Amino acid sequence: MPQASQPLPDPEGHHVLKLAASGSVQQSLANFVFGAASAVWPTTGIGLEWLGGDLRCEQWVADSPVRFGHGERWHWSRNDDLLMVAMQAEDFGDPAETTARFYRELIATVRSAGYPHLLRIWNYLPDINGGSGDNERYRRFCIGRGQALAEAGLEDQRMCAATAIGTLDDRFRLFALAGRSPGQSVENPRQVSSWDYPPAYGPRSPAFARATGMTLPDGRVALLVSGTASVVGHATAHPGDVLAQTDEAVSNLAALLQEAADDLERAGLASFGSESAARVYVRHAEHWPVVYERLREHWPGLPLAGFHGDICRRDLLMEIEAWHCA
Ligand code: 3EB
Repeated sequence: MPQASQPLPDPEGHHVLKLAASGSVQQSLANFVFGAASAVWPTTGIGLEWLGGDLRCEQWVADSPVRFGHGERWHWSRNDDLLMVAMQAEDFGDPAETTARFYRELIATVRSAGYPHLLRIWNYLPDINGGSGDNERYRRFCIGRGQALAEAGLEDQRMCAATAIGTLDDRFRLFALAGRSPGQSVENPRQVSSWDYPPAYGPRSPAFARATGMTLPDGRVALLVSGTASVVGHATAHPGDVLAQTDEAVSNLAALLQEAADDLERAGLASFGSESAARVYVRHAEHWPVVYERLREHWPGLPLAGFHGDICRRDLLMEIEAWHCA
């Protein structure tokens, strides 16, 4: 990821995630460009094939000047309140080791930069379902993440929203948003909290919040919604049926948004609005058209991007994450 500014491609399908209502300064903290090989920080791809939809680029736009730079592995951009960091590395080893190393670096980076509060993490790791039983790479990933969090004194219950998706190439990509002040976790009343999953899903439970709320400088509340799948309680619902899983994920999101509206005392968070946008991941690329059609029925106006990626449980066929604001 060389460092320079570069013009964004054709603005069709661009969605601006406003980190503050329009001020005089409008600068990108990050531009996630889908379906393009752009790699000039803070403009970046996520390493997954873009399957379609009406969302091609998320511009995370701030209203105070953004500075950017990089260390050995990590690229960063920051304004007064927020820090976005990104890295990619080859990952052929045991994910418990590589993940622990990358998370140690991540935590050290955000702490030393003065933005110690993690708000959102995206984990894109190769071959997430490779290996069997407790050696499955996702389970090894959870061990490494858990180890780094424990070393840093971070309790699972304080972790932020996250996504963990398998890539088809050999790069481990990690992105994180961190802040000077803490976010507020929201859990889903239809789902067991990730850190309370029983050991059947792996020796080390995952550690992520279902969503993280953060107050923006202009007083709005942003909700960073984790990858949300067809998980009810702790179990996978509707194995083998991608459309039933889609409907269940939508029901989970509806419950989560209502919970966020209640917890954060912001009625407008209860349903997606004009500022919201979602990334959708499907295990089988051929499922995208029907999933997209179904999501369009549920949410006629929500910008959607579809990606081909593995979901961390083998029986999950799709997952949805979102940006939301009210
Ligand atoms: C689930 O509900 C689906 O390990 O960071 C979703 C979002 C999932 C984040 C993670 C896992 C993670 O358990 C899987």
